[in-house]
Order: sequence, then structure tokens, then C-alpha cells
Amino acid sequence: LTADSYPYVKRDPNYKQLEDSDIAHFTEILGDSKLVIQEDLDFYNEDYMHKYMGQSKLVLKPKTTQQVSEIIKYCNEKKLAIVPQGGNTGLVGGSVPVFDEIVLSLSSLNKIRSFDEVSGILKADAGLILENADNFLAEKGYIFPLDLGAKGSCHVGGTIATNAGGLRLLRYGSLHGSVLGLETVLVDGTIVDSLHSLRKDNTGYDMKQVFIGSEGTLGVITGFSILCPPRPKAKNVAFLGLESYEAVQKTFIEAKGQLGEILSAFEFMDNKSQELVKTYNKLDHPLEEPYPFYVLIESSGSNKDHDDEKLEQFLEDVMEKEIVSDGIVAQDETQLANLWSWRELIPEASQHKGGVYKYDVSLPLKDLYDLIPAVEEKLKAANLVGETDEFPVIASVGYGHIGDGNVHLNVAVRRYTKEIEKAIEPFVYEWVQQHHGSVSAEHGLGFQKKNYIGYTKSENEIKLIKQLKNLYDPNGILNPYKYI
Ligand code: FAD
Ligand code: S2G
Ligand code: ZN
Repeated sequence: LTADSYPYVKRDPNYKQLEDSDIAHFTEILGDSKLVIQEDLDFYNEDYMHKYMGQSKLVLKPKTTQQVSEIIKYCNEKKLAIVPQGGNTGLVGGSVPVFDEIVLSLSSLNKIRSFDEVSGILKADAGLILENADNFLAEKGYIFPLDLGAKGSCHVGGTIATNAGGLRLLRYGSLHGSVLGLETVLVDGTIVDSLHSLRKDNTGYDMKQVFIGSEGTLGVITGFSILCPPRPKAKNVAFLGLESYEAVQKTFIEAKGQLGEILSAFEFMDNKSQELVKTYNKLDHPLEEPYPFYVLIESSGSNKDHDDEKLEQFLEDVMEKEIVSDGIVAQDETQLANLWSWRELIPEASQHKGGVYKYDVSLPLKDLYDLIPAVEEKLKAANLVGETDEFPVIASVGYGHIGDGNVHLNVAVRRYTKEIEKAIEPFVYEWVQQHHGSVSAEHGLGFQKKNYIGYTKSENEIKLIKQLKNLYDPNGILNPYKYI
């Protein structure tokens, strides 16, 4: 989708058009023309799903917080619109320009600032890549309290800006709990250093919380302080086959009851999502028989023998009770990674034949999977689903984080068409609203869901959010056309 195909959005004439004098000023602030990029901007203009394409003519890559401050202050005074950008792996079109907004990339602001080996508190620049943060912590015997399939590219700052949930929220909780402090730059250039190292601090409003999940609309996150847990010494992964979504829920209850404190992930996948991965990675599936549903369970603890025994007992029990039909336990690191890949590759596999319509929703666990057949039916009724190229839709698949009540519906397509969008939206949002869910569990609102917050938030909540946005960004230069 490029700007002229956005029927409901027009470029706001109040935003200044970029001029040479602006670029000269930015070059002076950055002191290095390599940090001022005007060529080959497709990577920065296009989102991960190749669904949104902006037309920015300028990418700035500040290396210090001070440079971020001077850039933003200038842009605010001149009314030049900006998109703060991390690893550009966001999935709602929030990280790319809609029109010609300047891209403020944090990729050059990526240093580790300090690590306290006793408390496990890490302080670093926002542009630190998630995997680099976790690798650094691994050498110290600690783990980053967040993991997601984009870890090799996404920035920690970006995960905080989107309040990403990920594969281990069940064990380590949300970033609202693990982030202890932020360094942020406001539109007037003010640098707010609240990089505290305190687990408890009840002195006044907890201001960092408004930036967590603000998606670049309130200020730019330039640094973070986060509490990291000790790295588990023992990790196990079991991959199970089940006959029904009912059985998935029963297995979840048993896993919580029998694995308790060592349970670190509980992911479910439907059969069609595994079919997509099989076509994509051309490998045999870990389980011989096909099952309607699969569950990946990860345990993480401090004593391998203790954990092995607990997991074995749990598996025997759920098989005996015929809740689970089949299952294997990873025998080594390689097999553990391989089993995870059958869950982590679903996003890529969903879009590799053309594109994907993604819906990341929270629902009451009992209704969680019903959304998928409901959407599939709508698409079939519109005669859009089929095996051959004449049909744009390949399959609707469901998978996600059972422990968080969060399902990912991915409609894998051969091409994006208006008919598909009309069949799915606003049907999917109305369905989620009727079932008292959230239309965005963890990916945020961005550009894709800008008009749908009302399906989850009340008018008064939206009013408060708008008041906050006007207070922090009165000229609306931060990530315009998105969020609400
Ligand atoms: P970007 O995509 O660059 O930006 C995302 C948003 O944050 C934009 O609105 C941007 O303006 C803003 N932003 C970025 N950096 C800053 C900053 N420093 N200050 C202020 N605003 C900023 N998400 C989940 O929650 N759970 C998952 O399990 C998950 N799995 C994923 C798997 C794959 C394969 C992929 C591609 C994505 C996945 N995601 C998941 C999406 C996830 O939200 C993003 O990958 C990540 O959180 C965004 O980080 P980023 O650095 O790429 O930010
Ligand atoms: C996940 C990200 C990708 C997707 O895999 O858990 O959050 O397909 C998702 O939505
Ligand atoms: Zn997810």
C-alpha cells in the first residue's frame, strides 16, 4: 500500500516539506554525513510485511541522546514530522512513514551503559538489538526477560515502545513490570533521565509507564534500565499433538498445576499453521501423525534432573488421561531449537507466498480459537479461499500465547485485495468486541489499527489518551496518522 492508496488519509499540509537548509542543519548536528541518509531508503520506508510503503526522503541516525534532542527540538519548531524507528520489525505499520515524514533511526544509538552483576539490572541505549542484549546477559548468567521471533533485528527500545509481549511473558511478565526506568527525549528537546535502578519507588506518578507502548507518539526512548532474571540452567521443550482446542485448555491447566514455577512458555498452533511451515521449511514435522492442534511447552529451571523428572511425570499423566495424543521431548539443544522453529517460523511461513493479514487479539481462553473458523467461513462465503492461484486466500491459521490469552490469526494470501480486507474488517474487530477481547494484544495500533481502538477502549479512555498526546506533542509531529 502506498500513500495514494490510503483512501482515508491525506498528507497534513501543516507539516513542513523538507528543504536543503534542514538537511544542512541535521548534518551539522550529527557531524557526520554518513548519519544523514538520502539514498536507498526502501528498507526504512517499507514495513516488515511489505504491506505499507512510505516516501521519506531522509533517514537520520543519531549516535547520542544529545543529538536526538537537538534533532527533535528543531523538527518541532519547524513542524517537520518524524517517525522514530527501531529494527523496523513492527507488525502494524507503525514504524514506517505514511508520507514523507523523516525517519529517526535509533540503530546507531546502541551501546550497553552498565550492568549490575548482583541485582541483574542492565542499562543500555534504546537501539541495542534484543539478541545482542540477551547474548551479553548470557555471559553474565542472566537472561533478557523478553523473547520474540524478531530478536535478531528488533531493538530493545522498539520492544518497549510497542510493549511487546513475546514468547515468555508467561514466565517473566510484561515490560511494564521489568522496565525500571527510561531515558526519553520530548518534542521540545527535553531529555528526561529516569534511568533508575530501583525495584520500588513510590514517589509520584510512574511516568515511564506512559512511554511503554506509546509507539513513538509521545517521545523518543533513548535509553532503558531493566531488571533481568538469572538465566535458567536447565531448559526443556515438549512438543505435543492434541485432538481439540478443549484438550489444549485442559493441558494448560495441567501444565500450570504440575510444572508450576518451571513453566516458561505455553504456545499453541493449529494444524494449518504447521502445514504452512512444512511447505516453507520443507522438513518433516516432529510428530508422525497430523493432529488438529499442537502445543509447545518450555520449562526453565535450576536443576536438570528435577525438571526432567517433573516433565516426564506431567507427560505420562496427560497421556494417561488421554488429554494429549502424542508428544516428544527435545533430547538436546539442537532438537530444542528445531521444535521451537515450528512455532517461530509461522509468521514467515504465513507470508512467504505473497502476503498476510495479521490479527493479534486477546480473548477469553474459552473463545480464543473460535475466531479462526469464524473468519475462514466469511472468506469462504466470499469465494476467496482455494488451492489455485485464482483464489487470493491460501489459509487462515491460528496460533499464539495461550498463557496470555493471546491468539494470532494470520490469513495467508497470494496477494492483497480489497475483497479480502472487506470480508475480514471490521468483522474481526466486531467479533472480538462481542467476545470482550482486545483488538491488539501485543503488537500495538500503529497505522493498521489506528481507527479500531474504539472496539476495545471506552470513549473516556480514548479522551484521556488524546489529552496526553496533545500535552506531550502539541504539534503532532511524532509518528502522525497513527495510533488513535
Ligand atoms: P520498530 O518496528 O522499528 O518500531 C515499532 C514502533 O515503535 C513504531 O511505532 C516506532 O515508531 C516505535 N519505536 C521504535 N523505536 C522507538 C524508540 N526508541 N522510541 C520511541 N518509539 C520507538 N511482537 C510481540 O509483541 N510478540 C511477539 O511474539 C512478536 N513476534 C514477532 C515475530 C516476528 C518474526 C516479527 C517480525 C515481529 C514480532 N513481533 C512480536 C512484533 C514486535 O512488536 C516488534 O518486532 C518489536 O517489538 C518492535 O521492535 P523494533 O525495534 O523492530 O521497532
Ligand atoms: C508471534 C508475531 C508474528 C505474527 O509469532 O508470536 O507475535 O505472525 C507474533 O503475528
Ligand atoms: Zn506473539
